[in-house]
Order: sequence, then structure tokens, then C-alpha cells
Amino acid sequence: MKRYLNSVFLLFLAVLFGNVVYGQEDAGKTADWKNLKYGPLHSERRADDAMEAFRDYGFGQFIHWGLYAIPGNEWEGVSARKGAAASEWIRAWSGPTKPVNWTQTYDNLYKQFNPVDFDAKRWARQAKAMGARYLIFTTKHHDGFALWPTQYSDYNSSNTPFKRDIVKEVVDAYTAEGIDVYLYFSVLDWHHPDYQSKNPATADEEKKFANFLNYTRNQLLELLHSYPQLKGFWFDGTWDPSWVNAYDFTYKLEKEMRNLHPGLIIGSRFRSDEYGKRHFDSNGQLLGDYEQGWERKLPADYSILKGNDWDAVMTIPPNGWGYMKDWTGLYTKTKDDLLAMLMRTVSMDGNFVLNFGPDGKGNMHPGEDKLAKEIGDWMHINSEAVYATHRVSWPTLPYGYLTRKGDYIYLTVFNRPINEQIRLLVPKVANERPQAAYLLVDGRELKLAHADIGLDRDANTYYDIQLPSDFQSNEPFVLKVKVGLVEAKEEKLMDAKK
Ligand code: JFZ
Repeated sequence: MKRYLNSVFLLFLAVLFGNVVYGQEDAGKTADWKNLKYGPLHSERRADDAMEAFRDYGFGQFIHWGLYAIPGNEWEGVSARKGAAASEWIRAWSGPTKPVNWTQTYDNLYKQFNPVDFDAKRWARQAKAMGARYLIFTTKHHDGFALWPTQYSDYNSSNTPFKRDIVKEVVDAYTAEGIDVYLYFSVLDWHHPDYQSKNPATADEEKKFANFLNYTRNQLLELLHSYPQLKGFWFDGTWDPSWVNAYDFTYKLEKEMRNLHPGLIIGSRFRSDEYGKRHFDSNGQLLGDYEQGWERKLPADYSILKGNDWDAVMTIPPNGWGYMKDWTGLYTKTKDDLLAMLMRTVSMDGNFVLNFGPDGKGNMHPGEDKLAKEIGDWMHINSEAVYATHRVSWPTLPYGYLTRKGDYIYLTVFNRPINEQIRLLVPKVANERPQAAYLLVDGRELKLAHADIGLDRDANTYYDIQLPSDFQSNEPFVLKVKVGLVEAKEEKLMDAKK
């Protein structure tokens, strides 16, 4: 009897406690907060080593390689560049410049795929010299062609004259160089007979699409199993209603992949919640480990990011990820464009990922080789301002971008002021002040002085760094500023009595 009463009492406590906890949990949420079944798999910000490594990369390389490398954005001399989406979309080009019977021709390109110059080690050495800390490599783009010998489709590299497992060679070569590998995978598949973009409506469509989902799962588990070194997936082609509506399947699949591969990193472009929301669920929570929507654009300001992890992927030409034979007449980003984007991204706690589209033989475009060398030479001197650095909550400056590691704040200068003085704006509340300034390139100490310009009610105080006139640079350079805590003291001028 006593035991029974005890249980009743415990039950009572549990209900009471449960209510309190539940009530508390609800309290911070708005009235329209939805109790989702298919929201994020982990609601806490990840703090494991794999995720911390992701946060520290700063700079990565993307490679788009596949059958589209053979035409290289043109077919029989005709480029659909005017109005074309992108070279890797050539199979889906439409309009007056669309090649005749293109779909059939394209789907036979695999018989010609023989990239005799392909050398994954050479690519990996180049990436390393450029300063990339991770790679995102296309395993299967929208055309459905797999660059590894998948058991689940014949449309793969082993059935080309080249025969080799390209994914394996790339994963091994980059891993050997100390570069982490992420695999790009397009769910959207123009080749698979069971793929459909619309939500299945008939029993037959249901059956076919279920078969397609199974094929996708098989390929993903196969990739995880075959290339255990991989750190994450970069998903794409997940916008069609058929996939969006498969939220129960994709939720379970994400769980399964994470269980099989602890530490796996998946961006926000994989699955949707039960209301069809992508990237962010119906409550605005990020779906995945980092925001994956920054594509050929950068956030205008930090607040837009809401503190989420993110990457930005960027092309060199305006809009082409796969190989483009002919860069003439296109604006291709310069070293300075790309360095400014890199530093802007890192200064907002993101990773900047630069895309390369090798040709049908396995060579990078000469323009890519040139930029890789230029960026690498710059990184060789200045990468301290990039790797494992994070955002500085000081006001932004017109000269360039701020990043921080430990007690050092880095200012990468793109705009050198005419008076040769770099004026830092330091929030008074921070209680942290610059103590010394150095030029990163040669380590020399620079003159640093507090500039007391005495503006009333100014939230910031000012520090000037004198740039030496004998230091001239034709590229962005880095100032390294040691900061330390100072005792809080009133920095306000005495006001006149009113
Ligand atoms: C996709 C692909 O279609 C494209 O070929 C390339 O692989 C790129 C990296 O990803 O294109 C997209 C996908 C998403 C957006 C824009 C282009 N988006 O969210 O703005």
C-alpha cells in the first residue's frame, strides 16, 4: 500500500514537474510557435570537434566536374551563354541556341569521358598551395552521372573509357594533403527514370518515386561506406515538390546518416519540415548544421545571419560552375575581388568556398590556375588573418575587414587612406583596447596612438595606426593588433554645467 502511495506521489510530482518544464519551455515562444515533428534533429548549436573544425576553415575549394566538362558551355561552336543558366545545366538548355536532340547526345557523352590528364594529387597540391582547408566535390550533379562506381546505377565513371573511381582518388588525394572533403550530391536527377519533380499523384507515381527515394538512400549510404574520411555532404537539387514532401523519409535518412557517421556535417539544403519549409523550419530554426543559402552572394550585414554557421560558394565567372571553355566577354572575378569576398565572409564568421570547373581532360581552366597561384601567394603571407579567426564586434571600417584570434585583431586593408592613418573604432564598453600594432608581412611594429577626438556621447574611442611611408603594397595587407583589457575608466570629457 505504502509503495502504491509512493508511486502515486511520484506520478503526481512527474506531472507537476513536467508541466512546469513544459510551461517554461513554451514561455519564450510566440503564440504561433509550431510543435514540429520534422524540425531540426538537434536544437542546440553543435560544439563537437568536427563542427569546430568547420568553423575554423575560413577558405575552401568547390569543384564541379562531370560530363558537362566535355562541351564546356558550348556545342558545335554555339554557346548558349546569352540567356544560358550555367554550363553544368547545358542538358537543360532551352531556347533558340539549344542543340538538336541534345538530351540524347548528352546522355551518351559518358562514352567519351576519358580525362587523360586527371591527377587528383595535382589538384590537391594546388588546393593546398592556394590555402583551401576543405573541398566540396561533385559526386553526382543534376545530370545523374556518378563519378564513383555506384552499384545502384550504370550511369557512372566505371562505364566510361576512363573507368576509374574519381571520387576515391579525389578523397584520398585531398585527405593526404590535410584538406577535409565534403561531397556535393544532387538529389534532382535528370537521368533516373523514376525521378519526378511533382508530388506523386497516382499509385504508379508513388511506387516509382518510392523507388527513387530508395536509390537516393542507397547511393548516400554507399558514399558514406566507401569514403569514410568524408566530413560532410553538400546537398543540392532538393527544391522540387516531390522531395520537399518526402519529409518523413528525409528526416529518417538524415538521422540514419548521422548515426552511421558521427560528426557528419550537413547544411540546410537537405530536407524540409512538414509544412514544406526549406533551410529554416516553420519556427525559423535552421534545418541542418549551417546555412547553405549563400550562393554567389554575400550577406549585406551580419545581423541577417542570426548567429548561424554558414558558407558562401562563389564562381569566378558570373554564373557558371562547370567548365567554360571561353571566358572572353565575361567578367571574371579578379584576385582582389575574391580576396575581398573571402575577408568579408570570414569577418562575418562564414567560410568562403571558391569554385573550379576542370575541363574534359582533367585540367583546370588557365584562368583558374592563375587565380589559384595569386590567392595562394597572398595566403602564404596573410592566412593568419583567415584560419580559425572569428568575427569582431567592433564597428566596421572603411579600410577593410576585421577578424580575430585570441588576443589579436587583424585588419585586412583593401583601401589605404590618404593620410596614412588607420583609425580603429573601439567600443568603450568593451574595456578592451589596442596595445600594439604590427605589419603582418614583416612583423614590424607600427606607431599606435589613442586619438582623443572627444565627441560627446560617443560609444567608441579611437586608435590611430601610422602606416610607414616606406611600406607600399600593390595588394591587400594585414595589420595585426594586440588587444588587452584595461581598467574601466571614465573616458568622458567633463561636461560644462548647464
Ligand atoms: C545549384 C545548381 O543548380 C548549380 O548547377 C550549382 O551546382 C550550384 C552550386 O547549385 O544552383 C543553385 C542552387 C540554389 C540556389 C541557387 C542556385 N539558391 O538557393 O539560390
